[in-house]
Amino acid sequence: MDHCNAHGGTLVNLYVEGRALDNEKEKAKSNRSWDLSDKQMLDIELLLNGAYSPLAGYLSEEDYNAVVDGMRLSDGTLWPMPINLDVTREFADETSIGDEITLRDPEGVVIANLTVTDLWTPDRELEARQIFGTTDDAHPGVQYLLNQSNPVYLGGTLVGVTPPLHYDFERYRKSPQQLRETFHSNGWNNVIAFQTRNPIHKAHVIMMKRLMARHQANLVIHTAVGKTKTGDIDHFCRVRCYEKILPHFPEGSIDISILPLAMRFAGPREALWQAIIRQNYGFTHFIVGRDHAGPGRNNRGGMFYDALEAQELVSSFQSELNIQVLKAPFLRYVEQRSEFVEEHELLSGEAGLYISGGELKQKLVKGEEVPDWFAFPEVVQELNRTLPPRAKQGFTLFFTGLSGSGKSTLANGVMVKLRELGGRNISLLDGDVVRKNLSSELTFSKEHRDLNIQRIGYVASEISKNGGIAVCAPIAPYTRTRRIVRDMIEAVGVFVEIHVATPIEVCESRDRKGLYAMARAGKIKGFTGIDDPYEVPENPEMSIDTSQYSMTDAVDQVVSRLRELGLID
Ligand code: PPS
Repeated sequence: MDHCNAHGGTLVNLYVEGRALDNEKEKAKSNRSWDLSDKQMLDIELLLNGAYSPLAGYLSEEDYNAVVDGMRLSDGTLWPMPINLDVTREFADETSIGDEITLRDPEGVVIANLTVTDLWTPDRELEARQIFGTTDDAHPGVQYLLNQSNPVYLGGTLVGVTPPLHYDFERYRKSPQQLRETFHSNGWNNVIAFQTRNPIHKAHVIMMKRLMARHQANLVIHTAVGKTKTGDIDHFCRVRCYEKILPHFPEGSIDISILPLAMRFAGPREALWQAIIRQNYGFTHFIVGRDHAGPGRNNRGGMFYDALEAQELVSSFQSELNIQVLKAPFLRYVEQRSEFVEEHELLSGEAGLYISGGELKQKLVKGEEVPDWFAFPEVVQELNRTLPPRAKQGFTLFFTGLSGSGKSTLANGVMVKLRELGGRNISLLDGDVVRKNLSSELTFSKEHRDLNIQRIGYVASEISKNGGIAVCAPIAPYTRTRRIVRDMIEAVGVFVEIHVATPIEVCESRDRKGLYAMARAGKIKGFTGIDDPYEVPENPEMSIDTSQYSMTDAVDQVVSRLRELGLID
């Protein structure tokens, strides 16, 4: 299907202009509003600009079920990913079919008006099994779906009012219509989309050049810059890296474009979805890589998807697609020949070299040299600017445990030791201190404890993001909330969870504040460990029972663990 230079197909555009636009703005003044989350902002941008054509809004319940079950809308159109507006139960309780709701960005700008056609509570576990093939929440898509998305889905038609605003890399942000027009004005008949959420190295460049030559095509690095995976290199750095590789291609043969996509990491299904999106942008060819859109390894060290599963699934739908699927060859470097070869071209006895994204990151954070055969020095230089060695990165030290377990003493001791070592900015967010300064109006109800911990997580993430060390010492009794905080921190730095596992009997016998006695006497209700649960962390970076060691030893153990993790020199 090398002739497939049709540049897309019918494109949906949900924005209105002139009188119709004034009308929608007027309606927004009296409609109820929903504030879109970061992920919802990404989805709505692609719904409104036609990247999700043929969708003209959020899926109806019937379409959602058909998509989840069989990767098709109820009319049979190929569409493998559910796209719905997830809302809280409280919001849903006040919403009825036929209502108009105004969708706003986090600053309150009107993005679109939604007319609700469907409202239901989906079976999100079933959705996880169908879309991701697992309910293991080590999978980032599953984790988001089961722990962070809202429980009620809305379906309905959308009218676009204001395109989401972006201030970064405007020169690379093109809607499907604009990108189609660019291809047309450039006279690019065959255009390959290269999807990536990682930096590009020499093997990628060789692979792209080979495919460009084979298909007489131009190429666009069409990079996903929305919600990617925890630990991914941020898009600011990546785009600067892509700019560095352009001179390695013939002038005018290649371009960069940004796709504000909330990746789900659904592997094969996602690859098919991404192919349809690229078709909408007017691409004629789409490269599907090994383990395309896969999230890496599960908790047992295995892969979530087989390496070739995505290529096979997307290829099996080739006859229904108006974009040609190109399977990315897996290139390895042969030192003796000083060249990259495909796996099947390796001669017997030849070892092909390869460095995975994870290994590269390790090298960068350990300050090790990246070999010349693998990466362009100018790209490595750019990566080093963003990814300093681990011992210079920000991190959060999160002590969790019962009242009286020794969290605060330990946290203070560790903080003082780190100060003694010097060279770092450290902030202490102790439970009591936070309660006084940041959360003075909060009680100890589940809802308020969650809010308290999320506030701590937010402040700690800001500190870590800017290269500092945040030492936190709240009780933080609930697993789910600790997980949310971990995700917030890991998006910007390193999270070290330390369970201060002092047994409750010891904590109670210490009873420094007399709170256990009051809780036993029923004078305090909902006291952690007495009549409110403490959910023990399952996989903390460290666990320590302060009744077994002197405080000096306990502090030394934590400091050693930080050294072991490479966080301090
Ligand atoms: S939480 O659950 O993480 O929000 O709790 P946190 O903010 O860390 O608690 C700070 C201190 O509040 C005292 N306190 C209670 N703890 C548990 N349950 C109840 N109901 C309660 N009421 C007051 C307690 O002394 C906590 O301090 P630490 O340093 O842990 O002893």
